[in-house]
Amino acid sequence: NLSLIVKPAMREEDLPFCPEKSPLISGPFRVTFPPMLTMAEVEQKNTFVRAGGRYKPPDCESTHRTAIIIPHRNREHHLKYLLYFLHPFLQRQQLNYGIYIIHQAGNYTFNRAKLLNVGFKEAMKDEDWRCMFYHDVDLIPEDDRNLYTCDKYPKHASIAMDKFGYKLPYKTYFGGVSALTPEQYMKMNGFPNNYWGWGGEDDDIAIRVALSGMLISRPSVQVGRYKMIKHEHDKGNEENPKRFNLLAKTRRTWKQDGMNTMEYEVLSKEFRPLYTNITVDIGSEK
Ligand code: BGN
Repeated sequence: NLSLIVKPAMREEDLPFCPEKSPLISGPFRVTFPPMLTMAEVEQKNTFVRAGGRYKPPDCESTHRTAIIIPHRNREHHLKYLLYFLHPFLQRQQLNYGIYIIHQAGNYTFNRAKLLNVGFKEAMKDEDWRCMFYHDVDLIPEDDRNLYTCDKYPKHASIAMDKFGYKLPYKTYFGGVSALTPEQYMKMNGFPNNYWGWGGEDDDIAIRVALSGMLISRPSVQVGRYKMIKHEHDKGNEENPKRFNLLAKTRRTWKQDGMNTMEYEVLSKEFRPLYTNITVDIGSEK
């Protein structure tokens, strides 16, 4: 009788919880970009990642469930490098995580904040995520003490970027990488849907945080460090001339525009080896 000699598989619920502080965290690491890297190589280095870019620590049960939401269009080159660093980084933090790429279909002007809204809604259909990281594709964290977990208040993580001399460009800057729990996100009615093109949407989000009665949480400048992958200005993401007017009226509009009003159509959802790819038609400016 085989069942007598075959050891029963370790069940997930038998795993101990991961320690409060991961023993795998080591602090700052050097970020350089291997010139010939291919996505296939990044996949080969990450065989522990499950389809759709999902991961759980093998030997303990994580106390954190974090989804990474990355707005995207025509930046495959950056995506490859981000995944190359981000998967090992998140694994060293012993997180239960998933990576979502929200790909804007078509050639109409890019809309980062609306793509983030779509990412929130679609990711929550998969799993009861406790924290969402809203992440630009060209920013690589440089210190794994920068925990991809949520705080009491919405968190701005990318406070020390190389392109701004490793300090905040201005006090209320909220761009690059930020993190909110679903409750914090709902409280501020998500993000604006009407910022087409570059600029201002992150400032609008910061205003929403304040208007909904919350503060901004930040890591220390030693830890919140990021390297930006250099790139030319994107076609289809020209500076948004309306951003000043939009920002002037956020106080009057935030409850009427946001997660309660977004309209979009998912064209495809693919479970790629290192990420879930959601291609979405978000329409165009009305
Ligand atoms: C700001 C942009 C941000 C951008 C940062 C850093 C605006 C609104 C002007 C009132 N804000 O100036 O969107 O993230 O620069 O580049 O343009």
